[in-house]
Amino acid sequence: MENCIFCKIVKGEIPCNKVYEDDKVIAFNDINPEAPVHVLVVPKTHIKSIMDLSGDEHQLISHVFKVISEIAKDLKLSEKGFRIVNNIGEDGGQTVPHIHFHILGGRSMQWPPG
Ligand code: IU
Repeated sequence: MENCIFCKIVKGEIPCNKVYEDDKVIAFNDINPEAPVHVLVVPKTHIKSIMDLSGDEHQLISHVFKVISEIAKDLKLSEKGFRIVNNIGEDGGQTVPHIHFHILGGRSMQWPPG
């Protein structure tokens, strides 16, 4: 998608602080971190949200979760725990309409969220 900021990051047109990349996903540090660790895991294909997945793309989400667990291990988050967030649409707080998963860690999380 031409004007999608995450598509531009995927294509290398906008720089990011990358922590992981393979042929299906890229992960980078959030520019506005809400926790000591705040990584975004972004599928390279432009899909707006999980509500827009079709066919094989469900396997992509399984891959995303595998990548998340590997990043969490690398960043030593798995011992104390961490949070995965996927915001969907306006009420869900989604501001970038390209599917992405937040990895938040390095501090204790509150529940329920606001
Ligand atoms: P959200 O779930 O759509 O609200 O999350 C979007 C996130 O993308 C948010 O945490 C932003 O700080 C982050 N972000 C970024 O890391 N780099 C950018 O260029 C832009 C947003 I725009």
